[in-house]
Amino acid sequence: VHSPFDLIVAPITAPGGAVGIIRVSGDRAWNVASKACLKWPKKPQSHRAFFTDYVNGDDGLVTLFESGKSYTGEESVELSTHGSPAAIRTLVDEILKNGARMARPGEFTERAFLNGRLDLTQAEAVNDTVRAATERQLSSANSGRNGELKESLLVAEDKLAKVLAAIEASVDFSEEIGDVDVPMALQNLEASAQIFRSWVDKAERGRLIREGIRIAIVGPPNAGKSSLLNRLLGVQRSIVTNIEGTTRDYVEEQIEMGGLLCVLIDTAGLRDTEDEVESIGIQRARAQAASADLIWYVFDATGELPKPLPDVDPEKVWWIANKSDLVQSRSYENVFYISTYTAEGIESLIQELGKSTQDISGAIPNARHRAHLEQGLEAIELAIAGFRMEHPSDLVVTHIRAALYDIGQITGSTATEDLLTRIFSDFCIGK
Ligand SMILES: Nc1nc2c(ncn2[C@@H]2O[C@H](COP(=O)(O)OP(=O)(O)OP(=O)(O)O)[C@@H](O)[C@H]2O)c(=O)[nH]1
Ligand SMILES: [Mg+2]
Repeated sequence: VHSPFDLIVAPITAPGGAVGIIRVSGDRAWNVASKACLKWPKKPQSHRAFFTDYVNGDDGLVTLFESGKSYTGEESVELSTHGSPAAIRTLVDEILKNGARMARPGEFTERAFLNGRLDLTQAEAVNDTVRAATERQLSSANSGRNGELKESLLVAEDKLAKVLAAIEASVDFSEEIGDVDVPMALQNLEASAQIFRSWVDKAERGRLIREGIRIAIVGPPNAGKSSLLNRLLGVQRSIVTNIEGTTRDYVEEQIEMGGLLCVLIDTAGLRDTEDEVESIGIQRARAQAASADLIWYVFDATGELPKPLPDVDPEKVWWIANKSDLVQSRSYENVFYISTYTAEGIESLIQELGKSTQDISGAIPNARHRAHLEQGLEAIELAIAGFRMEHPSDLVVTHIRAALYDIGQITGSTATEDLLTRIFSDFCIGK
């Protein structure tokens, strides 16, 4: 078993770039790194970079970090080199030879957590930041890294702890909960429940930003569904013809629209058909519509407004009249008029998509947080009910402790080694 503080090394940049950076972290990091360098300052200083020649013949900038003031919280060094696999490998080998071991995926961030540089929500947000594919994902990851979720849960924790302390002080004298300052306790419990509630709500509504949004493009044949997909992608991905029933199997592509990660699914036109292949395609189209977050129901603007889809939440459906270039009037209400030929209305469609999540900003809890937030909220609500119904104090205490445990699971203060392994092994090497 390695002590959490032995010396570790790993490249922290993705392979294939012009420059690569190697991080060394742990006891004696400066000393070990210096052995890979032909030039080393007489008086090395933290947060200063200097240029050196490495023993592998390459050269680059070295940056030093003293313990307590580095990413991991430990003494560490970042060595930059050319980005070739050979340059990086020979430099890493040199460090390994001098007593370091290879870092596991996520181990730098795990150490930052173990050394108290960040809590678990911030550590997870580091991974979110590295993987962010859209502006909105990046901005919510940044808020998470800045401790928005953590700070807020610490406030709830404080309120719960206050109530717990008051109850524990009172049971010494009596079994009755009535001894406690009940209005104070209820106020604190309600306030922490409110904090939990708002994060559960944020997790729910922020899911589209965090995980992306699945949009099924459905509608009658020849409406221009495939043309819309192609227009949005900017490439001729789906086959377009004036023959009804061109698209059979669905076509799925990922793009960023309105700051959101979107999965667009072009599907077979809905109609009654004898054709076996086409009817399988239509079944698939319906299944895609059922599981999508949003349905774009495309129809021909020169024709009638189609009937709503059965078994589909109408809230999820946006009606889109395509081929607006062929009609003069815009007579249907609550319908987007677009033309894949002239691009009319395409921009406002995308803008509308951004608007649907516009009011959501800041950190967004992930699925793991959400499970504990829901569980914790339930516990607090039971504690409140217990107070109101004058349940025995030890029962109320159990509920409050349960909520505190959930906070600890989210922030990591009660995290087991198992949980940490699970979380950090999902990180990339070097993070
Ligand atoms: N005038 C006009 N024609 C369009 C427009 N968009 C698509 N079309 C034409 O409409 C026909 C059908 O387009 P598709 O994109 O294949 O329609 P679809 O909805 O995917 O059809 P299926 O795959 O058969 O369900 C083609 O001839 C397109 O060129 C538009 O904005 N204006
Ligand atoms: Mg099609």
